[in-house]
Amino acid sequence: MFSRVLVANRGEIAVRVIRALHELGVEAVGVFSTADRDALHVRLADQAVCIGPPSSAESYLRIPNLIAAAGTTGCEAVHPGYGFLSENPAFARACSENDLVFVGPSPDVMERLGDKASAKAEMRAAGVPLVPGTAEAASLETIRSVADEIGYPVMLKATAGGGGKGMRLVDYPSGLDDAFSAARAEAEAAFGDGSLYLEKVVAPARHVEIQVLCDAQGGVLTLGERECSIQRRHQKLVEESPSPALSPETREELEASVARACALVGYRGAGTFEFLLGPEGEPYFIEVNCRLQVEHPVTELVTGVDLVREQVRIAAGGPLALVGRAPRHGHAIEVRINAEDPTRGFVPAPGVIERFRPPLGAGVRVDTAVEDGMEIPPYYDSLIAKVIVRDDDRPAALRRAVRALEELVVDGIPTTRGLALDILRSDAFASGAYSTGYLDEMEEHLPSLRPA
Ligand code: MV4
Repeated sequence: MFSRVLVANRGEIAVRVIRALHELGVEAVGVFSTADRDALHVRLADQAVCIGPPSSAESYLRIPNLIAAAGTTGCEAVHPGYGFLSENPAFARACSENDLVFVGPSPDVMERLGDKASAKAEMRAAGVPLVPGTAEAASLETIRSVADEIGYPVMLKATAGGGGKGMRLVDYPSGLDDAFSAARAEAEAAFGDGSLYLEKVVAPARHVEIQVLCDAQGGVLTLGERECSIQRRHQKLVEESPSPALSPETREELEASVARACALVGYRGAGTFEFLLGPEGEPYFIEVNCRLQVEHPVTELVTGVDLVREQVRIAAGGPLALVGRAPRHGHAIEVRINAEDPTRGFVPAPGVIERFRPPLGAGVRVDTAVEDGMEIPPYYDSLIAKVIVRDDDRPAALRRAVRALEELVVDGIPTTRGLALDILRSDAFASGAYSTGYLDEMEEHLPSLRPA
């Protein structure tokens, strides 16, 4: 096991990783920008290094600064958390070149699966069900002929994209040329790679993702799914496990196909394989995330597996304690609390949190770095807390989630707490029969979205 690990992140996930390291008896080295000097993760770390000014580009995304911080403090490994450099092969490579273990898959696996088109090719080889479309990045002419073949509506996606960036929905043939130009320009600007691929639109769709852990000895543990259909502009708001839409047969089909894919590509560490469920519940693979995800606590609560602890153990060469299908019990729901104003189109609403009272009590977990009186800086993402609950079944978990959110107090800035309560209290969510279009369809039914 390592004796000292650099946590190359900030906010709630830095706190989460530091806690896991301390429970493993490992020292944690934090990093911070000048805007995060007084942040909780800096105080919880055994030591911390200032890596630059507030802007992410000059701090949390600056590879040389992170490598230097790890080197000067004698770290043996680097945990990237999520976001920032967590899926950046160049960072993973820089760690290896400086004798630092990167807690995650190898750079070449990250590259192969990070390219959405090549990820689909790997999945096809593993027998994973795919959305009809082009096999890889394609020209406008190829896309046009495949679109005519599979039928509209279709979706253009960036091979270097993910999480919905560089995506365009095309309803009719007449819209294809403009959509292609716009998507290519956006992908070029965002990722330096304008290549696009085509998929038939799956609608109405449910968005479920399978969690997996792979050790260096070929051990694979699949840990069930998380349903993430409640999203707004590809920002997830509510996640749950198990998914109300997944049959036991489809669940096993997906977990088995993910396990095959991991063995085929030589995956290592924690990974999440995203699928869509079509109107008949039929599954289609869409993308892989080669990192720990924001919503990982949902899986931790139903399986009892500490995913961050397992990530560190695997990176240190240890075997998984369990392989195959992780046992799971009960139902968990996560709600994200963002410093955004839902009545003003979810604009980020940084500022001073005058009072923060997290919910407590049986089956409630709050992952946050927020403290009374702290200022939420405008430089980073708007997530300020995750409220995660677990109970014996979905109705009980839903009641507990509403109770916990009613107890939560965040004074001083607008947040998505009210919207989350509206969603949890809605008939559509309570019935479990909702799709990725939920928020758009429900806009007029959710009081918290109406302008003040
Ligand atoms: C799709 C889709 C429907 N059909 N692909 C891709 C990125 C992921 N975060 C969401 N993605 C989707 N890909 C095909 N062929 C539906 C989604 C999707 C979604 C799309 C738009 C708005 C919200 C969404 C929420 C979940 C899934």
